[in-house]
Amino acid sequence: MKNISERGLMTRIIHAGQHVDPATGAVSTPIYQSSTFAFKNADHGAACFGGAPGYKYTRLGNPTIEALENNIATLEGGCGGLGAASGMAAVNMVYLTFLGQGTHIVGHESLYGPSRMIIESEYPRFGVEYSFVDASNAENVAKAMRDNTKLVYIETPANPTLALTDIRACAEIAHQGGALLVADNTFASPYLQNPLELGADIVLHSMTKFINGHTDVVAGMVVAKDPEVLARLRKVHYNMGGTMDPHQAWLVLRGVKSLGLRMDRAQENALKLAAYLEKHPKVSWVRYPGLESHPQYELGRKQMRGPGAVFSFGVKGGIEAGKTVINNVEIPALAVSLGGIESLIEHPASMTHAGIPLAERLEAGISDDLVRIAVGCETYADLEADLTRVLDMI
Ligand code: LCS
Repeated sequence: MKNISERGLMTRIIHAGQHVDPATGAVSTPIYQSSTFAFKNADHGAACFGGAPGYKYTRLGNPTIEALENNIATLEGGCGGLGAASGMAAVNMVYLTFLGQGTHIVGHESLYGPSRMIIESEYPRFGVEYSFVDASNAENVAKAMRDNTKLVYIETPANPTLALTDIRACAEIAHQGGALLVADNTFASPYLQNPLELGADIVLHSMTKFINGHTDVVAGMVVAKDPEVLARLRKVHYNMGGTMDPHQAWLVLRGVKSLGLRMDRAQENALKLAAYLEKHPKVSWVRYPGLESHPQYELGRKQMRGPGAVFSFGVKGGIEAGKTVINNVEIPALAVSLGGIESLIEHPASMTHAGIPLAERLEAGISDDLVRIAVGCETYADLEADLTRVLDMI
């Protein structure tokens, strides 16, 4: 489709990166399930390896994967994307490209557990220094910057505290210090937030979540604003090998088409459920960017097009009462992950964020009583009735 980047968001979601197959007329992007691609002759092969356009080997590029990369890059307003085997492969692609001996990263203290844990437990082996701070106050990021800081790494909204970070302010701080700003946009998805347009240099996704949306694929994506940054990432990614599979890419291409429809519905359910729980006598607190009680409600309205469909809450009676909730709900599955068409509920302190040392976890706001719910697209009345029933059991 011509002028795709000038079209409306829903049109871009459905069509970007995709075209009717010239060979067959197939409307759905074909799955090019081939590990390698034949060259016309020796000179053609040499030219492809020398940088001429053309496919060589699926780890180094594949038409189905490329369709998805172009789709997400268009949605995020980047110059290109790199599909990854998982969200963590995407995170590590960025770390491995820009961190090394004598470099420093400033990260938000509340991140998906492994995105923080791997910096603390593995990267010091390669001489990487780190500071994790409460980036929801950008001054903390400014204070943590060092001469050797190469990356400022944020997740907004953050998993699982739903803390927001001012992307524009952090971009300025990172750039003043000669560092790149990386934003994990998994919770918002490109439907609700575009960090590159707010000054970030790199945006990444666990596409396992809202982008795919059907709880049946693990996948990741990195999008860069600048071609030089993309080229550096590509070189590391292709040789480290955490690339996608064409079938995996095709499933995500199928999932992303309904991103806007799913997100609208899930968000509508989340808004109603969070407001209902906030007033419920058995609920002690609710943290959701869609509620005015969220400390950064105004920032959310400024930098997001909607608050998303994930929130966290605590029930009176702490973790024991929380367990009664998560053990007895019937609609949300008791499972980690989020962003699927079905609701999921989990306990971060003992599950997704269990690997973070206790003091650091508490400091980051991931309290023992925190229950995280990823609201799906079910009938709202059923969700409310389910939560009401289990809260009555406390
Ligand atoms: N970034 C964020 C914000 C995430 O929530 C996750 C996974 C990842 C990166 C890693 O992506 P993956 O490799 O799993 O595709 N978050 C999970 C969660 O909250 N529960 O289970 C996985």
